[in-house]
Amino acid sequence: MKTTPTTFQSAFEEDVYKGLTSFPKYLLSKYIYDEKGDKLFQQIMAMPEYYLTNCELNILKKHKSAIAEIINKKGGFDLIELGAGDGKKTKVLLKELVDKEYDFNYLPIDISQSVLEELENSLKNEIPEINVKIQQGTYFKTLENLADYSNRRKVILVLGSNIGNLLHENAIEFLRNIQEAMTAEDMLFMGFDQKKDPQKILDAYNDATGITEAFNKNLLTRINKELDADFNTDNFIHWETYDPESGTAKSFLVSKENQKVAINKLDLEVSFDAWESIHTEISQKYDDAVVEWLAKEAGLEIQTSFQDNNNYYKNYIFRKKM
Ligand code: AVI
Repeated sequence: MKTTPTTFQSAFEEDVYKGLTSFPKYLLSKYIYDEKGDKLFQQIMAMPEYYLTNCELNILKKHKSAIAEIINKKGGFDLIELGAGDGKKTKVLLKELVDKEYDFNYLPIDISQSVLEELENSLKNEIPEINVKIQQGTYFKTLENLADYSNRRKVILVLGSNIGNLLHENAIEFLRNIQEAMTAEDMLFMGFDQKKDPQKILDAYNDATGITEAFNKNLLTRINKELDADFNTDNFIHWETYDPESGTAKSFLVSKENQKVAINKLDLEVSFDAWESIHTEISQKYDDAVVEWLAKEAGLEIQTSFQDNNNYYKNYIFRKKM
C-alpha cells in the first residue's frame, strides 16, 4: 500500500482515503449528497416503502394547531429550520401559523443555495404573508452565528429524522451545539423515526425498484467522477441490516468478487476480497428512553411529543434544561 499523502485537496479526498484504507472499510454517508444523490433522495422520499416522510406529514397535519399553540408566545418568534429542503412538510405548519395570525419570521437554512431560492419563490406564491429570510450554510456554522441573524425567541426545527444518520455520540454533540445556541425561552422541534416491525424498516431501506441501491452506490459513482477512480458499481451489492436490539439500520456495499480499484487522484489502489464490505450509512431508530437519554446528555429535556397514526414516528419538543 502507498503511504498516506500528507496533503489532501479536500475533506472528501481525506475521508475517502481514510475510509477505504481502514479495516473494516467504510465511507461517510454525507458524501452521497451531490446533485445526483440529492435527486435520488427526493425519489426515496416519494417511495411507498419510505414511510418516514408521510408519517411526519401526518403528524404535522394532525397536530398543527396544538404545535402552533405551543411554539407561539407573546413577543413573536423566529422559526429557524435546519436542512429546510423543499419545505413540503414545513408549509403545513407555516400555513397554520399564518392562519392564526401569529407574529413570526421563517429562517430556512440549507447547504444548497438553489434549494433555498426555490423554497423562497414557492413560499412567495403559496403563502405570501410570510416574512422569509434564507440562509445558506452548514448546520454547524449556522448554529455558531445564530445570534447574529436572530434576536427574537427561537424555535428551531429539524425534520426528517436526519439525526438518525449520526452515531449516538455525534447525535449528542449535534444536540449539544443546538442547546448552546438556545436560551431558556427557546424550543427545539425535532423528528425521530421510532423502532417498529423490523421488516418495515428493512423494506424502507431496500426497495424493490433499486432506488436506495442507486443512492448507496452514488458514493462509488461520486468517487469515480471526482477522484478519477474505476469502481464498477455492478461488482457491488447493496445490503441492509437492522438490529432490533440497538435500533440501528446499517447500509453496506459488498464486493461480489476479489477486485482491485484504482483511485488515481489519491494515488491509491484498493483491494477487495470477495464478500468484503464497505459500511456506508446508519439510520438509527429510537424509543422514548433513548431520546430522553440523548436529550439529558445534551442538556435538554422533552417538553412534549407528537406521533403519527401508526406510532412509527415521533416529533419531540425540547427545552433547555435549567
Ligand atoms: C436523510 N436520512 C434521514 C435518510 C435516512 O432515512 O437515513 C437517508 C436515507 N438513506 C437511505 N434511505 C434514506
